[in-house]
Amino acid sequence: LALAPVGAPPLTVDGFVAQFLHNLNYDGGVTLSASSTNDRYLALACTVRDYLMARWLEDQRAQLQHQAKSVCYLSAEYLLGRQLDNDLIASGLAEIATEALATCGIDIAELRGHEIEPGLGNGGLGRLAACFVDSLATLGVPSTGYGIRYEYGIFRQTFEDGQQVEQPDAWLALGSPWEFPHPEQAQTISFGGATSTSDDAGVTRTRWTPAWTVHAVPYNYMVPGFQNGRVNTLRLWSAVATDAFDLRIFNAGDYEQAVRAQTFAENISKVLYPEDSTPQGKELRLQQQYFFVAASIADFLDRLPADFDLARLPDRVIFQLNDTHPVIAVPELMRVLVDERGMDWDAAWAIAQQCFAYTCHTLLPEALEVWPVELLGRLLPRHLEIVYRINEEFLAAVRARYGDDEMRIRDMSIIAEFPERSVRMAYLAAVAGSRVNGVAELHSQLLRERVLPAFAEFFPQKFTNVTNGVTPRRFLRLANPGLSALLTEALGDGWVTDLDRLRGLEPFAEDPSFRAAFAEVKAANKRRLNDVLQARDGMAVGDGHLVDVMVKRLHEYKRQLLKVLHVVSSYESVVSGRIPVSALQPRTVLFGAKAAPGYTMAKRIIHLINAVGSVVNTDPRLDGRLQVLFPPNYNVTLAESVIPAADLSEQISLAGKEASGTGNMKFALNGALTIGTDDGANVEIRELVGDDNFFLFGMAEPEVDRLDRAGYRPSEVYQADAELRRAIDLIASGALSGGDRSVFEPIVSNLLYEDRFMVLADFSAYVAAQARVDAAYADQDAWTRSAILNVARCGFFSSDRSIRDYIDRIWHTPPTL
Ligand code: 26Q
Repeated sequence: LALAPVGAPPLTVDGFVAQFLHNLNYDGGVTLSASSTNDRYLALACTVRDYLMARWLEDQRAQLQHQAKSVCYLSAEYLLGRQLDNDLIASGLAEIATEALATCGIDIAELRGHEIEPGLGNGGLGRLAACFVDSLATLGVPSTGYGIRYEYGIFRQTFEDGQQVEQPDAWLALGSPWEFPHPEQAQTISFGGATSTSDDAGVTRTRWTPAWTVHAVPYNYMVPGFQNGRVNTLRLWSAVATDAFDLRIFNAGDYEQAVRAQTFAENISKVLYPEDSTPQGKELRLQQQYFFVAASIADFLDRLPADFDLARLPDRVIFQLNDTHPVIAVPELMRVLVDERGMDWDAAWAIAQQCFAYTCHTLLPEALEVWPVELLGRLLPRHLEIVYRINEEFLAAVRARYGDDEMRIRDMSIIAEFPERSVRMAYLAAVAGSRVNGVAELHSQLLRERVLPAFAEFFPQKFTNVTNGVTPRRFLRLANPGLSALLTEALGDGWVTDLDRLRGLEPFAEDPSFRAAFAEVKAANKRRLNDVLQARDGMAVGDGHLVDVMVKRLHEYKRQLLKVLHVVSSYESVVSGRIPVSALQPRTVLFGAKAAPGYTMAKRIIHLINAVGSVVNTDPRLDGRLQVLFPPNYNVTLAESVIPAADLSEQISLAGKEASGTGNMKFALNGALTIGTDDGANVEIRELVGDDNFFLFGMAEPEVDRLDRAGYRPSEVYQADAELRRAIDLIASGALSGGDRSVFEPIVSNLLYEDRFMVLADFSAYVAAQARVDAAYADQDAWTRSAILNVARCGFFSSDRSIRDYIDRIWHTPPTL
């Protein structure tokens, strides 16, 4: 912080020490000598907070006073990662704090490692939301992130006999110094019951009489911008039983039942659903969605002046819908405007249409959310009526344009009739939103052509692209201090908030001494990764190994199996004597992946990766030249150690299936080269870094489409490719499963007879590309040059640029820094 604001502790080592000891003694209730690591961690966190507090209070006051148009980012997930490191860097306190704690005889690194990260998200979508709130604060955009304070975030993954076992993520167990509950600002959220109508001077009014309510208690989290004196707010809702709820039952005299009812209400924010595709239509999930969205809209409206004219709402707010999860916000806003504020339907609809915008994050049809009408009508009867009316009027407009084309009407209806009558949330979002965006150029194109073609034709002006980005604060400055120092030495420190400046690095790629320094940073990052892996899992990447990394959720479309087949094939070709072990480029293949607990095939693939690892890692014939590491519980914290150490980034989804990817950007920015398909944001990465600095392989989307239409028969590919046959046969033989052929049989038969994501079709191209990788890696200096050019040319992938694109194309909310 450039200036210590009024009320903040003095910006000196002594000032920091005094505040730290004060917090330890007066909040923690312990002396320094008696304090535990947890006590010290909490006191340190509170001290950092104290420095940010005056700014935060000031920004909250200013946002209320100025009433500028602001962004309400509605997301069911925020995969935040550790807060302490981030806030130390954002506040500019890292050095003072380190020195201050040393004065107290404390190693700050131990305290930084003590934090349990808030894992309130599944993967890419949740992490994107976390990057976006960071960029919104750094750019000074008036905004609030709204979401759910899950008591349990994404499960902690362990392996037993190579198979995934899920443990609850008790992230709040040791106390959470970063949150500020405001029970006095709780909202009451209603569910169930029935609607009735009455006549109000010739106007029909609808009344919803709900059956039960819960309280939504907001918890505020600081979101500091990077050293700009700006602190925004993330507001997460927690469910608490209402008195009214218990009282009815208390009065009936059933104490036990009343306490159970309380538990029922509080279940709403209990746990994050660990599925990140193929939604299951679970009632509790819909309760979560409505719970946080209704609370957020009410909260926003409460902050408007009492005399505010709601006709001007679009001048004040844009609700950005992070996928379909918050789309129930559309009928909720209509309900508030029409039923509660007495607005007429048409006026309300005109307003609502300007207040929402929708981001789609998928291409898989089975990932598009639908809610059975039966369920929606039972839980939110008024909202179902509103959805029906929106649909009726929309279909009338479709008819007006195209006539009674019943095929088209069925295609475009927000209500699907088969296999059961249900509400298509993506369609509702496309009809209601002022904009619909995909998350990479290719994705936005496929969204228009394949996912929502009828809507793109009907509303061509709505469709746009905003390519994803990642925050350079966490994923470069914090995760890669070595590279950061090198960049700052070469370019000055402006790159942290202006990532396009990385372009200035291009000439340094030709400087041998810079290349040497860059290579040394990579080597140091591998040593640092080894310290982390050694301490957490007793693992290490091999000395002098190419570090080949595939970290992401486990999904068939992402094709972890393709990577496994490559490993098995390399292994097989050595042990069968077809190639000498000395011909192998030494490699460590590092996987990180969680599978949704109910996704059987994904869990089997995890089992297979671990089985391949146990065989490959212990076979003396490999001479330690091929290793497979699969540290359990990949999360943001581990990512921060893994990504800076990587040489090779695996982005090998079937073309046309990965909406964008964001890990791909993090790796490229940290100087890994990508082996990847023409998919998602890989396309844009390759365009920027150039073909010479990217290992492209496999079918492009139009070829995938053609093969699909022509009829894909994986067993024919298997028959025609000897190398592929040997790899699959080895898995099928039971050699990786102690002779038991049944363990991986479902994987083998799926590959041979179904292979929905065309692993076999791309296998030979993948192996050939990996041979190019080996050849390139043999020339270390040329590799380093390519790595530097990847860093220099990927400034585009800053989430600051994404946010600027959202402002220009969708939000129209100028920064108020
Ligand atoms: C929905 C309903 C019920 C239960 C769960 C869900 C659910 C939860 C999470 C559905 C999807 C998700 C997450 C999706 C996701 O992470 N998508 C990824 O988003 C990234 C950011 O845009 C992209 O980079 C990735 O390509 C995309 O897969």
